Amino acid sequence: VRPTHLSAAVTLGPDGHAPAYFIRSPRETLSKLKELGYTGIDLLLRHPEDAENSGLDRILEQLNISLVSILTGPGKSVDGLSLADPQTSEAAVQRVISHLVYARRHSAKVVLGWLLGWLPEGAARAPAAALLAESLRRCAVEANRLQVPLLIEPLNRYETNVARTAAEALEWVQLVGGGLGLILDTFHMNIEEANLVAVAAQVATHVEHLHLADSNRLAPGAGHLPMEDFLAALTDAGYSGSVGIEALPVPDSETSATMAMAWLRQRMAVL
Ligand SMILES: [Mn+2]
Repeated sequence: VRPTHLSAAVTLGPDGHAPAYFIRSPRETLSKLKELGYTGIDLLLRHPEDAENSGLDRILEQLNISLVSILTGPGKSVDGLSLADPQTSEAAVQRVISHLVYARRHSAKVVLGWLLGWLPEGAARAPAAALLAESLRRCAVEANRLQVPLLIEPLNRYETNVARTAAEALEWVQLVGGGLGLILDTFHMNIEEANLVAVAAQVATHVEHLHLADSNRLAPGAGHLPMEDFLAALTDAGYSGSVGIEALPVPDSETSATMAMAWLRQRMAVL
């Protein structure tokens, strides 16, 4: 098995809470990942201007590392944007479009998780859901025009009530009229899916990227999830896309990235 990329989630600056790596500077972070054998990064990004201001494009080019995907969550956690909120949905759509434009330059994908927002309960739910569907449709149309894969990430119940399972995410894709793919994250799946191996096989044809973390959100092998069976189910169902590590930098970024790569190398060889 040769996935198109082995990537790892990174931040542009120190963020001890994010499941992403950072080692002193973007250049040191990417140099270390390259040295370990990673060929790409998944970038937690508030706005493309942050990437441009950090000189990331030049570092990627010099190190021959690919930007595999943009993780758009900081648009919510930092700027409070939500595709489902009447107050911020327009800005959220524009933010997604700016990510799509930046992603196109790198042949990267764009991932929607936290930006999907949180739907209100009761009578307010239907109009918010309709707004979210319309926002997603606008994003999907632009993604299709720019030929940038736009992926929905099901998140666990503590982070969203929009799409917690792959099946719920696919309902949104259908409602929007297509044009969106899926990314599966084993940490979230462990909380929400009855059987993450069975789900992987069922939805593999919609999957365009992966976030691998073990049950405790540490590097694969550090917890109790059937990570090998999960990857084998996807591979058997024809998945040949990229494989991304999205683990907490515990005990530190370098140690976690090293452990994750050792695990990946061993499994890729036998799958
Ligand atoms: Mn994730």
